[in-house]
Amino acid sequence: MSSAAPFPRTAVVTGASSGIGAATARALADAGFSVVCAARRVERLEALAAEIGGTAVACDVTDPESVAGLAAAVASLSPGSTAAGRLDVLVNNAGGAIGLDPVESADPGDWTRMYEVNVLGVLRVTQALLPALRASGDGVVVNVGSTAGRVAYEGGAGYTAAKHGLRVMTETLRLELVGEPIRISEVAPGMVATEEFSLNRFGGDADRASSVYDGVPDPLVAEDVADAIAWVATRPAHVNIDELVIKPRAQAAQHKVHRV
Ligand code: 8X3
Repeated sequence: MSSAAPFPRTAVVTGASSGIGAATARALADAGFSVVCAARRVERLEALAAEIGGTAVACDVTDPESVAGLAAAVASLSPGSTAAGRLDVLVNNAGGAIGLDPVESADPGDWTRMYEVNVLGVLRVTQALLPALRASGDGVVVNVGSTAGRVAYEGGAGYTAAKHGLRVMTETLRLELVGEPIRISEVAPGMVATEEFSLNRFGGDADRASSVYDGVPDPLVAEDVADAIAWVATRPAHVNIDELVIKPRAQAAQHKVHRV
């Protein structure tokens, strides 16, 4: 995918225990990165890390102490000229949707949890790892957003508000860091059939979850998005892919989905 680097490059992927995160960890390992796989479910992470020659680090992005532990792990695994160590790529992938309730009856607790993981989780991890990214001399942050960060849809406001928040945070960070050796990107997928996204949204209701993809000839799969993330992360140092929206051919717009 990219030419060989003169030294092993390191990447952190959050939410790496399944779906887009796990596929991204594999894609970055294929591209030559030593990958730190971070997520809450450490057993799944260990299997993935063993498979790709990476490192598993238990991390809950909603817990500041847990995020500090991730930063400490990066510092010890990739020593650099500063105490923070060095990190080449950070993929902020941990996130998700809870519920599909209309604004009138939505549970504020669900909205709080979505804001915690999709926005504040990215904030915490980015804050903790920016010193190591800076120390690499060419850091890349790829935030996994969503088409939900660009439009509204019925029942989706808790999630779309959070993903809009992530999008704005990404844009703001790019403004704030201009002139520094750090690139800031967002990859925003549309309809991706993963094992857990819709299942989590519908509280484990497998029938409801699978109906999201009913009749859609070919929704994206996690590997499609991982491929895009790895591409963004491996452009030459002067190239910043600000945002990349990726949807299946059958999805012309959020509400315009071809079904057979
Ligand atoms: C997932 C895309 O359409 O479920 O981020 O909001 S959607």
